[in-house]
Amino acid sequence: SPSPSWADPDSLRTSFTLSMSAMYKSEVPLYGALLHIVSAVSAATLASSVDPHILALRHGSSRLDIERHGAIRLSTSHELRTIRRVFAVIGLYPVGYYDLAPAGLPMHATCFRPVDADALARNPFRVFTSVLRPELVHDVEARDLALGLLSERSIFSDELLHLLDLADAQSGRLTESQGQKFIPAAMSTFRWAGTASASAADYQRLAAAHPILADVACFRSAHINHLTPRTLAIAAAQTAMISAGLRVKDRIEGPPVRSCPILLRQTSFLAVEERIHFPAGGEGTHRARFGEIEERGAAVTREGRRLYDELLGEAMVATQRAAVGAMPTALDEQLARAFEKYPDDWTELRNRRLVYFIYRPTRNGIASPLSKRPYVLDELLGEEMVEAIPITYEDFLPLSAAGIFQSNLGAASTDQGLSAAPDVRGMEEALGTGLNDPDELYRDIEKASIAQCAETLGVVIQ
Ligand code: OOG
Ligand code: NI
Repeated sequence: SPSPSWADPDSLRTSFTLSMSAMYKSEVPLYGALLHIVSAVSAATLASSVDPHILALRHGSSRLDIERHGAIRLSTSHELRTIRRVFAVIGLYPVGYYDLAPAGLPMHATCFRPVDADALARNPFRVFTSVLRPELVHDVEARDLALGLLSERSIFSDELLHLLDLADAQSGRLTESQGQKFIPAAMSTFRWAGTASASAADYQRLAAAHPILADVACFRSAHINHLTPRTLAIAAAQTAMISAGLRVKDRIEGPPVRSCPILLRQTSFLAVEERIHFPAGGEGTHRARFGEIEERGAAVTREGRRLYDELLGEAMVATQRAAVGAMPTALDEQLARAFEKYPDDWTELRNRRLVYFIYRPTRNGIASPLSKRPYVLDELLGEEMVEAIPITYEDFLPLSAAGIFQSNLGAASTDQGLSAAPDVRGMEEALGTGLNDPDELYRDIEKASIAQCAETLGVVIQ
């Protein structure tokens, strides 16, 4: 028989993203409203901007229209390992480790995302995936109750498990026709189930111990809890959200406003209080799902991240010292002050190696005959033979994630951090694979772009 045609993981990922977006729109209508706001603001920003980095997005960036991240919260190692197999089919791999214990959550997380430059350019869909660490739940009775409920839960349909086995037997690939079945089969794992799988009494017991326990142990699916479009102008989008009557979180998380955006700025509207049904009858409400937008800036180097963390820490201490920590604007003022020490000029950011860049030969470079001697990169940049473009940050920020988590749970039980060491090994054992290091990925992309310049220009770059 003729050899089957394999489904392309990048195309599967795009079908998956579109399917999930349609599903979430029907589940949380405010998400549809949010998409309208974001695309209107992006269009206005692109039309009026003179910033070359913003304008560059107008061309060749079909990824902006589709760019989303989602978040799910899992319960067990088995769920995490199976999710790893699901995401591998659509070209997503675990990158980075996020410790959520300091934020009072008995959870840790990773980001599933594409890892190579081409796949990222096609569709950078990513999923913040957290998983319960039962050993951090100190209420033993609640922990046992949750684990008991979880021992009976299966969030993957038989059809999905069957397709995963086929993928394993076919070197991780699916045929076109298997791929078409895979998308709807996978959606069932992430769909909202309005009927709890626990009794009202068990639900209330877990919610009282920690709201996150009720969310991860009382439902039959790992409902997607938000789907975040990327905006080019978060302040304008936030204003538009407020005008549209959305209950927006009190401040934008992440670095302050800058001419050279770095990392990630995010804000969300508060979780909707949803009606749920219990199996033996009776109703309650549950808060899990919300809407969020984000503005992505440049990926920073280890040194750039160290400076970011240091200045963020400085601003937080100063805010507490001023004893006005309750005022969201106080932190913003301190952040703006602290970040005066963070260079805000692309050339300086590059010279001080704070940001990762990709390098491209310019038209001038391609047209100019260059001598065969070795060049240093700075020389080629100075002569405008190559140009440097900041690499987009593709990951998350643990502190922002914690802030977003907290604003969407009942706050009371999350005020205090849990004192527990991070457990990277435990996460890797559960996954059944190692975590990718985000720094190495950015560095590899930077290096490959330099090698490509050398090849295109026919020179040696030292
Ligand atoms: C995840 C929150 C983290 C982000 O954008 O930082 C996140 C959650 O609430 O499950 O999505
Ligand atoms: Ni998010």
